[in-house]
Amino acid sequence: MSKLLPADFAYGFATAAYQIEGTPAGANRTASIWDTFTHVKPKSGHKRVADDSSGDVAADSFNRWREDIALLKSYGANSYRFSVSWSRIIDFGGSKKAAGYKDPANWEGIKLYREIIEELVRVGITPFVTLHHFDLPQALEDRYGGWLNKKIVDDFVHYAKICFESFGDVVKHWITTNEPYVAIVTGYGYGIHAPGRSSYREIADEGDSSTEPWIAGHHFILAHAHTVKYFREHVFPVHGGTIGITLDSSSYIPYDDKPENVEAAQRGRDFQLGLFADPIYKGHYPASVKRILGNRLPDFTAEEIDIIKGSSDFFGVNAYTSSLTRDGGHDELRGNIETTFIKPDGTQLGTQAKSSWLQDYAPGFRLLLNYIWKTYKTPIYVTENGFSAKSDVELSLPEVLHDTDRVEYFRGYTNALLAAVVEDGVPVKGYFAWSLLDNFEWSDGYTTRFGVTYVDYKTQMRYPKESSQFLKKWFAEHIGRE
Ligand code: GCO
Repeated sequence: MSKLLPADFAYGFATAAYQIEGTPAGANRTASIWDTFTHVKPKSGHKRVADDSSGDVAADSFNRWREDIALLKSYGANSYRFSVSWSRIIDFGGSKKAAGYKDPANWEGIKLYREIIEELVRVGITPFVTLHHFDLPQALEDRYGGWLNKKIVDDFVHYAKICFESFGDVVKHWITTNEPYVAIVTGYGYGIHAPGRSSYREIADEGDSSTEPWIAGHHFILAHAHTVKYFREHVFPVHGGTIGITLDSSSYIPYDDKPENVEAAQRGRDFQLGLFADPIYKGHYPASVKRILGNRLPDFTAEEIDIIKGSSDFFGVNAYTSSLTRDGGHDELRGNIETTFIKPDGTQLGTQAKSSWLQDYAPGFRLLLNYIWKTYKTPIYVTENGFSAKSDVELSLPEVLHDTDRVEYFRGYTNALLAAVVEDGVPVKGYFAWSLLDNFEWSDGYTTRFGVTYVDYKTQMRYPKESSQFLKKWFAEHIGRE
């Protein structure tokens, strides 16, 4: 076996619309739940975003996308994963909705993405388009409760159809939705992401954390599966292409070899990954999830299972961190497990990122890739992998560009990726670093940076960090040639 990644390996960077585009709701798109979440405070006065910011301006990619594509090119990327904004592509401005009426397309929004996609193709970068990355249109939240209502399935397919019609001739790689686990657990469980529903009253005014995440998750799966069905029946025969989903998981490693902790690590995987991956790749929910949630986990009909099972051409995974896992605790949202970064000998697992949930532990990444391949037997794209360095916020220009911790992170993770592919035989087809640019990091606002490019938010000037050059060189050396 060659010691290199395959010649057609996709290497690039990932971003998401709300995190980079800027432009407030109302300007040229309607509102998403993230506009509402960042601008409306709950009655408790709870601060929802660390620096009270929003994505109104973000990295101004709405205006600077040509510059951003030039950056991609300068980093040697052959692929780019980005999301399109549902509330930019569909016009939710119509106030009255007659029965059967579908919200119309917004041609301005479509034109923008069409230009971006054509420019990418022109410079030789393959677009990977995510249809939904957390920014559900507020209109659908207002009309019927968004993801809590099965009506979302039809609206999602309607939106996807418009995207396929508008871009299907040029876009050959589609991702229906991004990280549904994060969306449901943070959005309806802890209430720390939009729509901010939760049973914790100090955080949210409404919500039921014991039922809503699982109902929302159920509808995410159905929306995904019906979209894929439509794609396979109507789009693929004309334009070809592949379609799948992006899930996320920590690499759950048993704290020690006690059987209950080995089992707890599996439960962690079952909740974060299996909740979506098992229905999609195997046709049923994981047994441990069913056991813990009981009848709060909605059932699929036999007909639905037919549509869901096998509804992803690839396995998209966002992988950042590892978790030493023990049995215990009552956090049902994570499957009643406890996680730590402190090893039994008292030392840290790896270098701590600025994000509290993230430590650099590359062996965990290799384990996770192996687990996914062994369990789901589907080729993998690493759709996100990255690190928020403390130096990003502790230093300023020009020192901030020496992002040593991020370079070390990528060094470890790219080598783990290579080992998984060439030594373990895991078919990984692509890798996207998160992220091309510093951007709006959800409830952390701008206090945490993940970019390989530093964004000076006062001027919106972009400055490549050392990590961008590390990745450029590494992939130039490790992707094989025909
Ligand atoms: C996602 C992620 C990204 C984050 C990144 C760093 O949903 O794909 O949440 O949007 O910015 O994972 O936390």
